[in-house]
Amino acid sequence: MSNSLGIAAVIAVALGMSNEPEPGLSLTTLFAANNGFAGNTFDLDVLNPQGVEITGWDVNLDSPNPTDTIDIYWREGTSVGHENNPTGWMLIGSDAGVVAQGSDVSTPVDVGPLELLPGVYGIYVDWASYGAGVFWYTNGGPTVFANADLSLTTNTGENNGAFTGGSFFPRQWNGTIHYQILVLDSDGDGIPDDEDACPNSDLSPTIVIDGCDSDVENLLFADGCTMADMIAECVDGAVFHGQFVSCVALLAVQWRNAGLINDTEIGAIDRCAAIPGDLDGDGAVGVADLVILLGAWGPCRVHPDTCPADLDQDRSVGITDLLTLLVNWGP
Ligand SMILES: [Ca+2]
Ligand SMILES: [Ca+2]
Ligand SMILES: [Ca+2]
Ligand SMILES: [Ca+2]
Repeated sequence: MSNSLGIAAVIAVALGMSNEPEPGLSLTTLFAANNGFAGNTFDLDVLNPQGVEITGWDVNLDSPNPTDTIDIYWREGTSVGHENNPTGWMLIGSDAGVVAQGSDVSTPVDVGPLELLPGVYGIYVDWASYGAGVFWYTNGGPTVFANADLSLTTNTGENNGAFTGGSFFPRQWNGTIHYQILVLDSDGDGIPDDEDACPNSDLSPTIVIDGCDSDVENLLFADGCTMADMIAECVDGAVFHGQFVSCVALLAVQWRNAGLINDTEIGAIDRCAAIPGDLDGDGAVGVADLVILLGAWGPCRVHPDTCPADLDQDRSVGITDLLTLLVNWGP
């Protein structure tokens, strides 16, 4: 087995084919402080069915320090009742270079990214370098601040020392959440659906046609389609099996010409695509094929290359091979 699929996906990403950020979006609560201490908890309900990626935050911070440290935690489910218990909380990140902008002004905090699927999450914003100054918030609540993607419900103000100080309820976090909508990649090939010409790719490691494994690596192209996807399109476009065989043969030659496969691999793909019993390769099973099979009747001298009529590969051409040919009789 090889990792060609992965390599091809990486190439696609390197070519800029994947995951261009959506325009920046944000949700702001309020910047109208009348109280403060060292942090806040609140709940975030992700409404957008695709989920969101949080890319950054703003807080309301007054501090004489040249830089401050803000830690932000998240947990699955509500923050309510978990304000003073670290169990279940996970640190999203810590920004030790926060430059306080003063009261009722946005102070950027570089913590993220955090991908969140639809659901409710608890958030804890902690001014870890608590000291001189104030981490501002507003009395009252719980208050809901929402847009089409996110619904934020305020919860508590927090004393210093994450999960160890007192909680004050109700308090409204002052801040902004910067985010973008998560880009769906339904087939997981690294190319988002909106750029993926085959959003539900067959990502089998090798090209398998109707149960026949060619052992040829199933490469992923930059448009998001794999070799197996292109062969599947040949099925859709063919009325007779012969048309399918021709379509696959053409693809195989194109891939060979592009340096993706060699002549041996062309043969392996063509063999898998062929109708069992089409010994002359004209895309149908008929009298000419029957003549070839009867002419090869008996034990194979060298198996299997000189014995194409040995359809069940038991090293001889016999009744089972004849029956297979007859079952597939026709175009
Ligand atoms: Ca995809
Ligand atoms: Ca795809
Ligand atoms: Ca034939
Ligand atoms: Ca046989």
